[in-house]
Amino acid sequence: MSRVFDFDRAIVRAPGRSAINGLREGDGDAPSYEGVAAEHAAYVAALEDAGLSVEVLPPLEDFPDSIFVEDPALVIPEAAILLRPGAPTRLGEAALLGPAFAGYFGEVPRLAVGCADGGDILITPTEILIGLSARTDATGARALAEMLESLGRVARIVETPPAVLHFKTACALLDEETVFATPALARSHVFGDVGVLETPAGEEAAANLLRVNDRILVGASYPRTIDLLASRGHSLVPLRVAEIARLDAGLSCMSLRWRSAAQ
Ligand code: CIR
Repeated sequence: MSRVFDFDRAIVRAPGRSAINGLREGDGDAPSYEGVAAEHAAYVAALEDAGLSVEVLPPLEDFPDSIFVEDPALVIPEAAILLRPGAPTRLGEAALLGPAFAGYFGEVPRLAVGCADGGDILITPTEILIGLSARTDATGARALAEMLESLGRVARIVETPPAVLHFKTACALLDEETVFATPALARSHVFGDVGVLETPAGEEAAANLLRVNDRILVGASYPRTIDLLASRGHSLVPLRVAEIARLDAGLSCMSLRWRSAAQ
């Protein structure tokens, strides 16, 4: 079986002008459209450079957060599942994403009850963790776990630390044995047998990095994280995330990734 971060395909959605109106906590400045578009373009280029064939879907002006395609669906090599995003303004994104999977997957099942965001789902080599959060409730998490179990996957429902948007806002898979996580999440001991490397102090937001094949896409504004991961021998691709961070987003959120069966 291939490693869970071996990918050859990705779907992203180009930002529309409305992207600057995406959901965000707090009262910081909104991002600029040009800034979001530039960060998104650099992200797509980084995925392509890592060897992925990237399909760029057209903007959806009626859905400002729709560039964060990770939330309305979950993709594993054997299936794409449409989820039910927990933010009311995002619920409609799932149906609009469905046609993008035609030609790649057969029937695309849909979560029928509750709510669950892909940002709350971490795939490790041994299991799929579903974090409860303001966007993923127990009903949705249980129904999704049952869907995954019917596909032969092991799913486990865990807690997201308080005041954290998504489970993966606070963690990411670094390699087959290690998760990178904020101290708050690391202390909650949800990762079982997987090792945990903590984010450096003051760089908790760096936790939402993205392992893709032989490299790690990481926020360029986290120098201590970059030093730490480089010292472990990781091949790093620093990317600017200042504008998408204004929308409470990071590097995993902007794509759905998988390895096609033909490989
Ligand atoms: C939202 O609040 O839904 C967006 N502004 C950010 C979504 C980030 N997605 C993710 O972490 N998976």
